[in-house]
Amino acid sequence: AEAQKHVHRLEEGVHFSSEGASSGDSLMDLVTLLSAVTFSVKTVGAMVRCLGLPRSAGAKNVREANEAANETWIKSLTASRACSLLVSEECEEPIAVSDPGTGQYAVVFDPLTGLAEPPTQDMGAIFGIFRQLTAAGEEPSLMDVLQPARQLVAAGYAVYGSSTMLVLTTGHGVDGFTLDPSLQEFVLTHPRLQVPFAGETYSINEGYASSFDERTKLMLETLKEEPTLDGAPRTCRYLGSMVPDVHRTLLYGGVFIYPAHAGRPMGRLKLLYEAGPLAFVAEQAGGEASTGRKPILDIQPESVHHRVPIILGSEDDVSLCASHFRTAPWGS
Ligand code: P6P
Repeated sequence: AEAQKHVHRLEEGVHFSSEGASSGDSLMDLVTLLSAVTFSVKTVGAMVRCLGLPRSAGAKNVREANEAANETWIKSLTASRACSLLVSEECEEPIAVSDPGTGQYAVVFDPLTGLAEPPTQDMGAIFGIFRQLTAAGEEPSLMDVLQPARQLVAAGYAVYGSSTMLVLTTGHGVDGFTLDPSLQEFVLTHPRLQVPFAGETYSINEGYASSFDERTKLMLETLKEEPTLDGAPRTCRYLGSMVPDVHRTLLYGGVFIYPAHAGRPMGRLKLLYEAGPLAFVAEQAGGEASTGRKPILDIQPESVHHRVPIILGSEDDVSLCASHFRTAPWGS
């Protein structure tokens, strides 16, 4: 009973709004979906914690771990009977849920991202929840997921690091929860998370610098030369795992950039289940996320695996970086 006092169950901690849900059913469906997400995060988190063990102890390799994580998310979201269409980073095509129950939602997700062999860095998961556009009872279609991220009803990410964190929003601010392993409950540890207006770190893979276009090179020089608002020099932090790189940026300020470059003319990161949901969280937390030309949230997805360049983080830092692209887009 004592331990339970400090536990804010996720549903109590998450701020819902009645206007977001058209009816009691769909609000309950949203709560049910978020419960399926927390179950998936706990389950995959337990698997991730064992990745470094020998195979004799049941450790999985990268392929097996990605498949197991994907299967966990698909099964728990399907079992919720609160959604009718799923898009996973691990699946080429969307998955229509055979018996969607009352579900009027479509869920996009990356079940496990940043996994390297051997597991040397923090990993994560990303999700976004759209309200279905097709009428109830009709077969779901691509239009239910090819929506700009500004239409998201909820979005968030899990970080598998020194602790397991779940950071999410339902469109009314951002809350961060930390898994208490003894209780296996998410505790509200970062209520109303706000991105600092400016920060000291920039996060970009400078290994590609020779293939950056002139504007990106100039942007990088500016980040290196221009001190922060309080006169401090900037420093580079890059894990090569988007979720912890973005998480650090949102908590402490700064900017995460995955630019377009000669090898990747549209960048590497996917709009639907990476850039979009994280941009939604960033804006809800008072930060910004841009392609350099326009907000990520306003990009119309052209396909399920549509890639976009991304500049995400503190308002002041994103604005400084995006200013280099206002006259012409990446790659010009
Ligand atoms: P690069 C991980 O594989 C990932 O998809 C993102 O999580 C990460 O930000 C990016 O790739 C790293 O890519 O080209 O810098 O190794």
